[in-house]
Amino acid sequence: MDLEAALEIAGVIIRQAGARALRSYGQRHHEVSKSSVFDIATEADREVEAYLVAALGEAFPEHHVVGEEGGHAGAPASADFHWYIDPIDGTSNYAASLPFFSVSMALCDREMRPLLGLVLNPVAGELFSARRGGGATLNGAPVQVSPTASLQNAILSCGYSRHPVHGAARNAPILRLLPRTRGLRWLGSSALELAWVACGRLDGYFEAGLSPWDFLGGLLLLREAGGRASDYSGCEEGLTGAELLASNGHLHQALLQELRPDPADLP
Ligand code: 2AM
Ligand code: CA
Repeated sequence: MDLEAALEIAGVIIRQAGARALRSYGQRHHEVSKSSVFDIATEADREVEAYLVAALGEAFPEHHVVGEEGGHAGAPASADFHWYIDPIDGTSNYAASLPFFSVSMALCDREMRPLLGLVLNPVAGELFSARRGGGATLNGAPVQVSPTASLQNAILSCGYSRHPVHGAARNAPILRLLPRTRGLRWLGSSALELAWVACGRLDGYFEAGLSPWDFLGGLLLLREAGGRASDYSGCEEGLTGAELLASNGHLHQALLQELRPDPADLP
């Protein structure tokens, strides 16, 4: 497959999706609860996903296309290539008119290894994209991770776990880490947070309990920009999103140390 040509087509499609998301951004949104009151979707999530699934299915009929909101198109799940799409990553922000959300797409092989990654911030007009082995770009210009090498100079972002059993142990490191960094943010769009580590605005990001469409596009961006990603025990292969630590590489060991569960925090 010509990955460069596919990236170009996907870039046009994601920009169209971003324009659709912006149409109803800033309005009051009718929210539909999914698994819990914290897991929501709006009409826009569904509309943008319907567009993306149809457009990718038409452009790449031999690929399997799957979206967060349940949409799918193209070839069956036994196909060699899979698109994982998130029409709006950061729906809570979107629904509250907070301008930190993204459209995220990843093309992966059968082993869920990303080959193409695209993350669009429609409000800022910023498209981050990467091709495996081809580097990462922001609106076409190469980007790379930050050189920050100490936690006290680092600005990080994280997610807060609501997991009923593991939440307390996963959240305990946040309070310990916070005063020892320049800043620790909870921004709310994992795809965009990964893109921001890739371009050096953030020095690291960690969150547990993510789904494939939340992080696969951003994961490739990060790695192609020179960053490092693993689970909380340092394993870099076969990431599922259950635990994700992304960093500029220089801070990775220090952050792994911080995220290692303290026996006192375990349930
Ligand atoms: P979403 O907005 O597409 O749901 C917020 O910290 C990050 O976690 C966002 O990327 C958000 O994606 C994701 N997220 C929120 N609820 C989730 C859930 N129930 N499962 C997996 N990811 C979730
Ligand atoms: Ca979403």
